[in-house]
Amino acid sequence: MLKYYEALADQIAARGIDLGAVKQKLHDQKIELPSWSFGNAGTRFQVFSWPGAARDIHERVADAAFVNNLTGVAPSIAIHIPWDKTEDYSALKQEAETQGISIGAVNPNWFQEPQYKLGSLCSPDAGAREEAIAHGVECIEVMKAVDGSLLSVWLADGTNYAGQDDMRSRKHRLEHGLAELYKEIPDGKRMLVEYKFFEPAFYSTDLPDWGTSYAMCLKLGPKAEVLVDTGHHAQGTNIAQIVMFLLDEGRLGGFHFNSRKYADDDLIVGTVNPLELFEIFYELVRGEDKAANVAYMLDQNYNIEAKIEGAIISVINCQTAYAKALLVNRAKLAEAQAAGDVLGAHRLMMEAYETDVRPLLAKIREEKGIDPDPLAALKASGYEKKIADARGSSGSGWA
Ligand code: LRH
Ligand code: MN
Repeated sequence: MLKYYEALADQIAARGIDLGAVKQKLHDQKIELPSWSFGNAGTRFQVFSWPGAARDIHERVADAAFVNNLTGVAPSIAIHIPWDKTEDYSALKQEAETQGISIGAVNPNWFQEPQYKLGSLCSPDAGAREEAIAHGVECIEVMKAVDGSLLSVWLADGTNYAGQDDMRSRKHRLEHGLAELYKEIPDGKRMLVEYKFFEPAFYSTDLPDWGTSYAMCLKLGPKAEVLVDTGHHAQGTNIAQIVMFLLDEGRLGGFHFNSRKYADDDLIVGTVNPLELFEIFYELVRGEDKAANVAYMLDQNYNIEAKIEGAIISVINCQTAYAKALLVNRAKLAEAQAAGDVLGAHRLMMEAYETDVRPLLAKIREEKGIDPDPLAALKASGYEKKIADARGSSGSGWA
């Protein structure tokens, strides 16, 4: 791909795009990997074991560090508690840093304990609510110990039948529970509030959409921001518009990137609807004045496919969407938009989207001193066979 770089560079310059600025942004791109994507995963129907699947946080950190070595833009790993529980979190921080990555977002787990059957922070049972708050505070302590900056909150809370519980009371419990956690968030750190329109609850979900999450964040305070999981919207939702709104309001905290065709499918980002991912990244480019602290995280599972290769393809798909978004000639676009030139404006977006940016990304990797083709580097590394031989197929999964 590198041999096509010069031709692409000329094309980009001819469009009046500052290639140097584009390359700098691509050099600085960061995608955080979820620890839970390196273990065996599946659906409620089956969890398939994969040779070499990571069995504990140490192997998950090693896999994430390997993906960072081959991509150069994945310098941190998100952890999930208790899946990644360990005795010494500052030792875990060291262990990650010696491999060139850091521990990023800390995700509490309020959906796998029996006491959370009717909810956690929103449960009608006061004991369950207290335990949920205690678990949240425990995870804030983990965040401090790993010197992380984000507490990433997702609640499975909801109801399955009309009348099962009083939704207004659940809203009040949610506000109280989140406020109890918010006051424990140190200055300089943030609480991201993730929403999801259904599952595992199938009548009401207490944090169902961006508006509810945004309203909660406004009530909580400036350290609370909205987390957009790209798999958590009703069919037909314009996620790019939600991103625009939250960015403009200064309340877009971060993303859980993945793809979905039907529900929360957690497939590889950019595989089902690459245009949608481009549109989302374009709003981030358009709103870059407000995007400095946006956390770009993957939240996926590789149920039937290779996990390391899946992670590398995911990172490449995020680089690709960002590179294409950076190639929109925004000055010309603003002119066409102001002139009401509907198709002229649209064609300027599609011109960028239809650009083959692979030579540009290869160049970025060459400049980073890594193989311009990470997937070829993966095959040449023998890493997948090495971990398969060392770990076998019994890797623990989240399910
Ligand atoms: C819920 C979710 C949440 C995680 C979990 C692994 O669907 O997106 O972000 O805690 O997946
Ligand atoms: Mn998520």
